[in-house]
Order: sequence, then C-alpha cells, then structure tokens
Amino acid sequence: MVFIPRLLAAVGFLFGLTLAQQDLLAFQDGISEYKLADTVTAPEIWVSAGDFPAVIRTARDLTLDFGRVVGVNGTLKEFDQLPGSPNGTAPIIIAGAVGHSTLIDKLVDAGKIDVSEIDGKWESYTTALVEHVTSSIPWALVVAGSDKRGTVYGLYDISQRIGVSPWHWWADVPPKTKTGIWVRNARKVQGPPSIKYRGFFINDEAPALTGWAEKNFGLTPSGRPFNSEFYKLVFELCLRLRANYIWPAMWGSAFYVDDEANGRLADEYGVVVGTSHHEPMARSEREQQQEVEGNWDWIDNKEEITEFFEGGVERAKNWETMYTLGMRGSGDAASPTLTADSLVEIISVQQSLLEDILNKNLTDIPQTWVLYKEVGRYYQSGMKVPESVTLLWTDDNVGNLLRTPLANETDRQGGAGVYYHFDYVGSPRNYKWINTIQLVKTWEQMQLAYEKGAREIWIANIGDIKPLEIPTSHFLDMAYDMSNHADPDSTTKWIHQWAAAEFEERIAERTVQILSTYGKLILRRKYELLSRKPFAYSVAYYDEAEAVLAEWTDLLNLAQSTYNSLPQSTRTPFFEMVLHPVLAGKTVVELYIKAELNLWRHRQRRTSTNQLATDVQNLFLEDQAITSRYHSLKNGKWDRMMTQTHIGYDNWQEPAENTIPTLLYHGEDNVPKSGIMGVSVQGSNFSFPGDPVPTLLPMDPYMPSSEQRYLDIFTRNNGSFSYSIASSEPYVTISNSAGTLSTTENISDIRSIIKVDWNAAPAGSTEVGLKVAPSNAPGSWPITFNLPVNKRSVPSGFSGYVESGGVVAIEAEHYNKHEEKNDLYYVVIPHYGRTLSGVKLWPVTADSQSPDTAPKLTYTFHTFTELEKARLLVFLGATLNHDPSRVLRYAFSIDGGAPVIVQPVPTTPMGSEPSGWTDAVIAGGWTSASTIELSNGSHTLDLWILEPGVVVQRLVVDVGGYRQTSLGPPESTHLG
Ligand code: REL
Repeated sequence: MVFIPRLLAAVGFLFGLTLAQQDLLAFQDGISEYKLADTVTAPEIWVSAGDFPAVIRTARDLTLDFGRVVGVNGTLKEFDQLPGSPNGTAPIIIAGAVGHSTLIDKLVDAGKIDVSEIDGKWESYTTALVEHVTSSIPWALVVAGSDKRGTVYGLYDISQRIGVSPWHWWADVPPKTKTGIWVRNARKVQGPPSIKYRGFFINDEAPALTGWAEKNFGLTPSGRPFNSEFYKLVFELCLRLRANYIWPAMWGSAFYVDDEANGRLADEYGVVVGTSHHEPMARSEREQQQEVEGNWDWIDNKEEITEFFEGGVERAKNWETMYTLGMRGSGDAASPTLTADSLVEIISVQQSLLEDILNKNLTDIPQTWVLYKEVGRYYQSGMKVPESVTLLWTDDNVGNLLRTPLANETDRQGGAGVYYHFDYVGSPRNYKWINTIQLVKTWEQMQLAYEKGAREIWIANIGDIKPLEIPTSHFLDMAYDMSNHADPDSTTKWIHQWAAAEFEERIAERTVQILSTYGKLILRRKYELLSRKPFAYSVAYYDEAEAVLAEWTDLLNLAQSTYNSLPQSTRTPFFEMVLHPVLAGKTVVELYIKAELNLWRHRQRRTSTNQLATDVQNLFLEDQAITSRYHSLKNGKWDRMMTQTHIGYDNWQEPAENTIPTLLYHGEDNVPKSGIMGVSVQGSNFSFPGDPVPTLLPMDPYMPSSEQRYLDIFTRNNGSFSYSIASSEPYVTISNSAGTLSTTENISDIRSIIKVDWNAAPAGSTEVGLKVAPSNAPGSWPITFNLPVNKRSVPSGFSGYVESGGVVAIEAEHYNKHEEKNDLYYVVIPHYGRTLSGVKLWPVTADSQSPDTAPKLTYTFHTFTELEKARLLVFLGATLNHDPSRVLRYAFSIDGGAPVIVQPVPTTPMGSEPSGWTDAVIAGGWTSASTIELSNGSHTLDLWILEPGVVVQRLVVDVGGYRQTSLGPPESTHLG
C-alpha cells in the first residue's frame, strides 16, 4: 500500500518534465497523495521575512483565498531561514523570489528545485512539488519567482486555480468551493510574459466611478475620491489579472497628492505607476495647472517646467515608475508652440533629470513617449527619439491601430507598445457607459501589434473599470501570454475558458455565443451613436431595423435563460458582466428603433404611432429600472456605478441627462386625410392612399430566405374596418388575405406576406396585381399593387451565389475556392465584424503582396441583370493604414480579367484621420466600392488580400438593386 504512492511519486518525478505545464492542482481524492487543504486544514505559507513586501502581501492574500475556497484560512509564516522542521502538521507552501528569499535560495542550493528556466528572467516563476524538503518536511509546494512579480503571479496562479477569480471583489465572482485540494507531483514553468509592461488607465471616470468611490471611500483632504483604500483594490485587481502597470485616474485627481500613501502602496504591492500621455514625468494634469507658475508652455516657461519635472522624479524615485516623457499642450490638447526640435530638447532635459536623480543608466529606466493624436506627427516628420524610450503607439481612440512598429524599428532598445481604448471621450461620440467592445476585433489588432513587435507596453483605457471587466481580462490575458492567442479562433476559446472559470463549464459554450453575438451587434453601432441622423438601421430596406431588433431579442433571451439556469451565487456576477450589458443594451437599441418606427408610422398616419410612443416611454423607464437594479446589487455595493448618461446624445459630448428621443403622436391634426384604411409595402417609405402607388419590389425564386415581401394594412383613424386582398394570379397568394382591424380591440396593423408558387408561376417576368379592398370603411377605396414576378433560372450545374433583387451578397468566408501560395493563406476570424466573420491574410508577418504573389479566394455568382455601371462593394473591418509605407490594399478580378488594386483607406499624415474615418468608425468598418463591368450570366470573382491589416467581411455585387443601409442586403442564395 505504501509502495504504490511512492512508485507514483517516482513516475511523477520522471514525468515531471513532460508534465511541465500541466495543472499542478487536483480537486479529487485518489489522484495524488499530497493533500494541500481540506475543510479542516489549510496550508501554512512560508515566506522569507526579507523577501519583497509584495510577495509577503500576496502570500497573505493566498491564505485568505484558501479560506474562501475550503472554509479555513491558510497561515502566513515569515522566517529568516528555512526551518528544519515544521511546527505543526499543516501542509506547506514555500514561496519567494530567487535571490531575495533565504528559503528559496536554500532549496535551490540544496538542489531541491530547478530554477534554471526562470532565473534572471522577467516576471517568471516555477511551481513544483518538492519532496524531502528536509528530513522532517516530507514535501512542500514551492513557488519560486524570478523576481517579485514573478513570485506574486505564481501565488495568484494558485489562487485562481483553486477557484478564486481575479474579479472576486470587483465583480462578485464567488469562490469555487472545494472539500479537498491535492498537489500532483509535477512542475510548472511560466513566463516571462509576452508584454513586459501590461496594464490599464482609469479614465473618463466621472460621474460613475467618481460617484461610486466618493460614496464608498469618502474624500481625501484634497477633496478627491480616490484614496489608498480605493487603490489597494485596484492594485490587487491589477496583479490578480497578471498586469503590472497603471495610469491612475486623472480627471481632477492627482494620484501622488490626493493620498500620499498611494505611491508607496503601489510600490509595496508591486504595481508600476505611470501617467497618461499628456502628464509627463510622474506628475498629474492637475499639478500642471496648480503647481506650474506661468504657462504650461515649454518655449515660454522652460525653467519652471523643468523644476516641475524634477519634482515628479524626486517624488517617485524610490518607487517603480514608468516615466511618461515628452509634452503636449494644456489639457489633453495639441500645443500651439511645440515643434519637433523643442520636443527633442524636452526629452533630453527629461532624460538628464532621470539619469541624475535616479542615478541609473537610461537603459535601466522605464520611459515611454506616447504618440497620441498630433504627437505622432513629430515622430513621423523624422524626429529622433532616444533608443531607451519606448514608443507607445496608439489606436484612433476606437480600437483601430494608427501605427505598428516598422521593420527598422523593431530592434530599438526601448521597443514599442500600444495604448488602446475600451472607453473614450471625444469625437465622433464618447463611449463610456457600458461595454461596447468586440473582443475579436481587439484580438485582431493586438495580435498584429504583437507580431509587428509592439511588446514592451500594452495599456488599455478602461474608463470606470467596472463595466469593462471582460475586455480588460481579455486584453491582459493576451498581454500576459500571447501563445494562448495565436490563432484566429483563440478569442472564441478564450471566452469559453473565461466563462468556465468565472461561472461553470456547463454555460461556457452559451457564453461564447452570447459574447460573440453581443460583440457583433455592438460593433454595428455604439449606443451613444443611435441618436444620430440618419438613423443607424433602415426601417424600409431589407427590414433592417426589425431584423436587428430581433437579433437583440434572441440574444437577450439566450442571456436571460442562461442567467436563470445559474445558481443564485453566480447570478450576480453573470448579471454584472454578461446579462446587464445585453439587457441594458437591448433596451436602448429597442428604444431607438421604436422611436424611429414612431416617426415613420407617423408619416404613414398610422394610429399605432401612439403605441410606439408609449413603448419608447416605457423603455426609457425600463432603462432607469435596469440602472436601479444594478445599483441595488449586493446591498448597494455598486450604487452610482451606472450613473453615466447614455440616451440623447446630440454631439460628441455626453448629454447632461438622459433624454427621450423626439416622439410624435397620431392626433386630430393628422387624421384622416383619407379613410380609415392605410397600406404600406415592404421596401418603401411610402404609404397609401396618399403617396404615388409604387410597383412592389420584385420576387424571384432566389430571394434569400430571410427576405420577404409584404403589405401592411393599418388603421389611420380610430374605429374598425375589414379588408380583403385578391391576387390576379393563382400562383401568388398572400397570408391574412382578409381581416378586420379595430382600434378598440387593439388590432391596428396586420401584415400580409406574399408567397409565390414557383412551380406554377410562368417562366420569365410577369406582373401580378394585388388588390386590397376595404369594406365598412367610409372614405377608403381599393388599391392595387403590382408585383413583378421574375421566374428565372440559372444554368444547370451552376454552383455559387445567385442575384436577387439586383444584388448578390456573399459573406467573405463563403468562398468557392482558396488557393494558398508561397506559404501564405487566408484565415477566417469567427465572429469578427458586423455580420458573420472576417477573412485575413495569414500569417500577419507576410510582406506586402501583389496578385501574383498572394493567395487567392474565388467566389462564383450568377446575375440576371445587365448594368453598365455595376459595382463591387467590399465590406471591411475598420482597420487603418498602420504602416505608412504599406497602405492597406486588396485586389479583385472579374471573370479572369486584369486584377484591379484597391486602397480602401485614404492615405493621411500621422495624427490626422483619413477622410471617411468618421463614417467608418460609426459604421464599425469601411465599405469600399469599385465600378465593374458585368454582363448577365455566371461569373467568377477573384480576391487577393495584399496586406495583412485588411479584414474582409462581405462582398456585394450591385447590379442596380442595392439600397443604402448599415449592413447591406442579406446574404444571397447559394446553389450547388
Ligand atoms: O482617451 C484619451 O486618451 C484621452 O482622452 C484622455 O487621456 C484625456 O487625457 C482625458 O481623460 C482628459 O484629460
């Protein structure tokens, strides 16, 4: 009996290396003989008294995490030397940083642990089961870190694996309780992280985070809400997310001044503190305003500003700090006086101060220059930046990278990084209410940045922290270990793992569906932009508005039923992170769609206009109720966190209060200009009687299954009437072909859907009359609508997409043929973009291509209409020309003709937006159109993506039927 575990241990030792990265911990009896904890015993955690305070503090957190999971806290023990024998019988964890922990160093010297793979590396650790620690310590779980944060991450890795979420406090994720925890005889090696400095910027923090913090932590002597009690929670979150870097809140706040403990505590926790792009030298914007005598203008006020810089370094010199260098104008604006030469001077003064005060080589001092907005222009114009400074490239504030390191910039000593936004205040509209991030879009851009060598710093603007839990986790997980995010489907996998860890495996796949759909729906239009005219979604064409609302409704049903299936304990975090954005988001989208329908129906003089107005008012109240529900969670723990206004934007800046959109009422002044009966038809803004009666949109056998033709019969006045609809041909039928509408019975609108029996319909084009005849409707008269019925057929054996209604729409991933070339090929990024997915050239390190060198995608389609100026529309991601020498390009050819090369995003100087940018970011992507020559018949379309930054989502061939909408026509029917 004794022999077997020993044998297992020996086998484990042999397997130790091959099992290197496997999870060390097991939660079932019988897997290992090494029990670390159960409901009556939790481990002692031994640290060296001389180790970093960050290590000792995290070890204390881990003792509490055991309590959270098994009900008994662990015990922290600090020693000067490794004791020969334990005091009691509790299992032991020994943790420490190599070279800073006498305990770990002793084990290394004695050959008990192998630190060769982590020694000297940045933020790495090894965790291993060590047997025969001493003659009286039979075994211990040992965490050896290469440095302080390496050890911290090793300890928090145990926390996470036993069942404590990084979001246990910030999103109320309950611990996954256990009755026993065992250690396998294995070893894990982790690190260094993919990105050296990884973190977040708390920004745009009023009213939500500010109000919440003020309520919970009171005000500091300087009258600000963000004291060290608040920051302790932020630091812990940062480290549990395996990040190491923050830019503190700065709207009127001054991190180092508001609470003098802030800087010291950050260092004790092990968090590197920086400042935002316009706050150089570890000093806040508020200090710029309050401490600098004279102007914040280098040319005018050099001496005073130099002294101010000096003060920042003096104050932060004993703490781990990332110094933001350079300078901008006052208050996050371009300076009217700065030139590239003066910036060179500023950076040189800043570096001299750093060298002198810190007494270190510049290469050992973390420094960054953030190339935000206009700042990039100085660099682009040839400005020389010292090698030791990290160039921090940025996105366009809405997630599209402006620049990635060029080939000749990748070996700079200071390297490069990315400042990325999940929240923003500015044009075209702020977005700072709830999560509006498509995770896979973040992956696409950050994977590109990583492969292009931006690996020194990644920092994300995460607004109020709380509403952005998921994008933050995703971003920081990528930054920590990009090897888990190398493939196009890695975001889908990440969501699965994240959901299984935060909630449970059972709902992981559904959460993938929820978050992927949410990302797609929110990419189409951020909430803040829904008040913009023309309205985002067409109410007339392709039934777009109704279809979008139906997608939100399905999404909410899925999220709600998933929530309902959860035990009480995980409902709250699921609500906070998943259900709330879906529910609150759907409510706002529905409010705007119904407000638009209200205006539309008012034009048509429908009595149901008023019901829509009531619906909108109810949705407005519902939005308030959802906010209150959020605020009442956990007995008011998150009160004020959702106070951000979000309805009624009329410019880029947020409205002072949520304002209901304009609503119109069907009243005495607009009834009745005709009798009680009104009719409207699918695909038109018109209604009848009144407007000229149009021919209905044609029907053909290849209409996409989601497309319908219908008539809406409605009341234009209070009262009742009956109607009947007669078709002139038997092969055209209509649902609800007779009926009675009555406002007193609340039947104000009836939809009649047209059907064609294609077997019975004659070949070719015919016109069928649909006569709507009212009865008991004084003042109303019959109206006949003509329906073109086009019975067409494609040549037999044709395989591909077929025109209907003057368009052919194809999702890019639905190609007929994929020819790989020169080790390059195309990958599908699932759930990318606005409709289905994205297609991208792979690998992203590929050089610029031409149609001769690039792999090729071929699509086949058939058109019936001949149009002199047909068009090819390519729907793309919102990516930008991130390499000035390699603008985004794709090429296409029709029927084997000469390839046409297209540059979808205009060239622009660094720091200014390309023309069309506003429309592209509002719509969530670029649409580029080329005129093509196309006879009717069967065709091939070849597509080459010539730069890896291009992501193609859909292709639409317009032979005259295209209607301008957000998403374009539904995908065409595919034959064969
Ligand atoms: O999102 C950004 O990067 C900027 O808008 C902010 O950093 C900016 O500094 C703002 O909060 C105000 O000062």
